Amino acid sequence: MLDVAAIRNDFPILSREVNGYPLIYLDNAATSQTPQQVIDVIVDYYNSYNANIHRGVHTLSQEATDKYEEARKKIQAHFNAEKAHEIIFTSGTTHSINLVANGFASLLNSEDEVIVSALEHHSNIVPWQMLCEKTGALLKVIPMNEEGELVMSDYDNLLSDKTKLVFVNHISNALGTINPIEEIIKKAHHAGAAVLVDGAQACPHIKPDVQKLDVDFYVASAHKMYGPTGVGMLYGKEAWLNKLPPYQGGGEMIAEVTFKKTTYADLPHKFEAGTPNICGGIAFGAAVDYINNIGFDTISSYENELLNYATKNLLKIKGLRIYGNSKNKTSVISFNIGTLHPYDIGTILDKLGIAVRTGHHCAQPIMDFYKIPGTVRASFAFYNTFEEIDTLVYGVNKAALMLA
Ligand code: 7TS
Repeated sequence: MLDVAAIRNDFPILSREVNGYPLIYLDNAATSQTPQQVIDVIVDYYNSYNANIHRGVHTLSQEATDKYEEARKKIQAHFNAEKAHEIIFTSGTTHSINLVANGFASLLNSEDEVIVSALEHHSNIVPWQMLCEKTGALLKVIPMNEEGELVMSDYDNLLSDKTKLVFVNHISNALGTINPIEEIIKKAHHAGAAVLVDGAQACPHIKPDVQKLDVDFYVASAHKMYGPTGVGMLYGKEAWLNKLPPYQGGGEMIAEVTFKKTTYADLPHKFEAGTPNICGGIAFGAAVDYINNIGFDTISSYENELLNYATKNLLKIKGLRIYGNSKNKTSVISFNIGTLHPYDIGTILDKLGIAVRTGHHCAQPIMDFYKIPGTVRASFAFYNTFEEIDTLVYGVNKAALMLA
């Protein structure tokens, strides 16, 4: 059982007011809030051992280096990567995907094909389109159905010995659908293709085991996992990371530099040019500790209850339609009411202190599929309560009446 009252005390921001009402934060899929335990780690870093890493003999630099590498090991353990150097710190999911897409530019040609899904965030579409423009490779799309699920029989037909890479999200940010990534990975490997899974939305809800999944690349952002912004991770199988060229050149990523020739550092440093987000990496480790202390079974069963309760009660509102009705979904509800504009509903909710996201959620192909400009999206975290959902339902009802 989750002690939600105690958990809420860990998040100072949850006790603030917005527009004279207690904040009800339901935009967790955009970014999650940060517990005091993680904020304390950030403050302690700047108060006690702020220094550049991997280069100083002095005590502060060594302390910072040790904590940063300790955080890498925590993240390795969390994702069950075989080796710590298979975890690359990045600025977030977008950076991680661009790093891999850039690397594949030297491995693909115009005979090759790559496969994306219809359910992706733009950051798992655009870098690959740029890759295809550079290499001439062909981009194919696994279609979706009305429920917001991937049409897996079409996936079978898209795969061939020309397929070099498949990139899909673990969970859709716009609809909450949990994609069958085990099956996607197995089939891709059978065809000889590598797979990148965008775990940005999955990692707050699920603990992925990269070895069990046998995934080639897995990417995530700390700020959706109760950590800070500006830091994230790329897991890559060692053999793949050795095969890909560096993404950025600079300090820290070299073995030796002369004007004739530069050789690159070993993993993970080859992909970590320049001074990284040191404090962010350490705080990411603390966020991983925080969510593991609660436990993913506890998190997912509570969030599922919130999802079911909110779905049932929102659907009582006349004209309200939920987009994304897969049986396998996480605590994200995307909805519209008739032809009311999502932005107007979101603005009225904000006046009541309720934070939701409105718009296309950086997933325009999904909106095009449903022929809508966007949705209102409420996304729940383990610190949300049933009472907050009652207030959301009250607010949405009120907005519908005001805008009718
Ligand atoms: N992939 C998915 C599935 C996402 O949901 C997001 C961000 C990203 C990639 C990009 O992550 P970033 O940390 O690099 O920005 N999704 C959202 C969202 O749904 N609302 O705001 C950001």
